[in-house]
Amino acid sequence: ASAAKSTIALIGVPLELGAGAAGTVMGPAALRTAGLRAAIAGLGHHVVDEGDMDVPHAVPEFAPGELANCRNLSDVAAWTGEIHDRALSLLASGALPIFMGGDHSIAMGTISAVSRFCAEAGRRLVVLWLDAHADFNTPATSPSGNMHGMSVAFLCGEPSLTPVLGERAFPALAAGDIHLFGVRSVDAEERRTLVERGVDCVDMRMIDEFGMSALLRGILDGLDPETTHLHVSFDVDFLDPELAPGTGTTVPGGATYREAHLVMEMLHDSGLVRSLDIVELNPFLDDRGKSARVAVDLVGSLFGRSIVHRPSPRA
Ligand code: EXY
Ligand code: MN
Ligand code: MN
Ligand code: MN
Repeated sequence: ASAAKSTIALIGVPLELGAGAAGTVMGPAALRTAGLRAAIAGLGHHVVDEGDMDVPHAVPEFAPGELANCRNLSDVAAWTGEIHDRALSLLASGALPIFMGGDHSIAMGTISAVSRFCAEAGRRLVVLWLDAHADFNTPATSPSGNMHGMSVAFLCGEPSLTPVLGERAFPALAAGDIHLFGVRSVDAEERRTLVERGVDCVDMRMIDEFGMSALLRGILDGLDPETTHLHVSFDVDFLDPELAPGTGTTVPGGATYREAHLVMEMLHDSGLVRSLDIVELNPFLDDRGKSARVAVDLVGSLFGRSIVHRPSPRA
């Protein structure tokens, strides 16, 4: 089914153990309170809310020294496995899943599942990672040990992070299939690894110099909705902290309200989006639900609420 016709399945992933600041455990509830379901259903989509995932029972064991310097490793690994399994079954049902985080470590589970699903379905996976950060640290390079800062490295097959998902194998992302977008805070070691691996990284300097639409167009052009599955991993800290203060790792100079809506409007017009993470919303740090409301607003633009502009169907 084309993305426009799929049932949209909301699922809460109340995880905060991959982050430094506590509070993203309340992210799913805040998105519901801000009216996420009604915002999407109001655009004519069929939306089901699958509720929140339960805290995993399994506690995976790791060899001493394996994945050293990863905070809350067993918990995050247990969550990653269960998220992976749940995401696979949602995708297999034909739904367009929206994973409501929770910190960005949930993407290790969601996108590893999307990667496996796409390989089995013979579709090409492309990931758009909207984030102030590269999330490309490894246990050896991370300054914090917080696993939400390692998700992209894991998804790109970083050997030292492979044990996180245990025996659930998935096709690692090729450097050209993931596009970091909105980056403005990268650690020294992380930058070296990022450049070495050749991961596409559109930072805020490029966005300010060349403009959001030209750079996004450069990523989307040539992708065929019939054979491509675009997964959007939307970290709330992509946005300027003035707009979205309710997140644990704010960095000044983020996307403006209109830049963010333009991204979502162009994504809608592309017809390419088949799964979405909304992560790092921290209601404990928010200002009266302001960031939750902006996030829901943006998802509305992603699912078709436009101002007047009606693009001509893609030629
Ligand atoms: N680069 C820093 C670290 O690895 O600890 C900060 C990472 C923040 C990650 C947030 C989810 O985007
Ligand atoms: Mn992130
Ligand atoms: Mn971030
Ligand atoms: Mn700007």
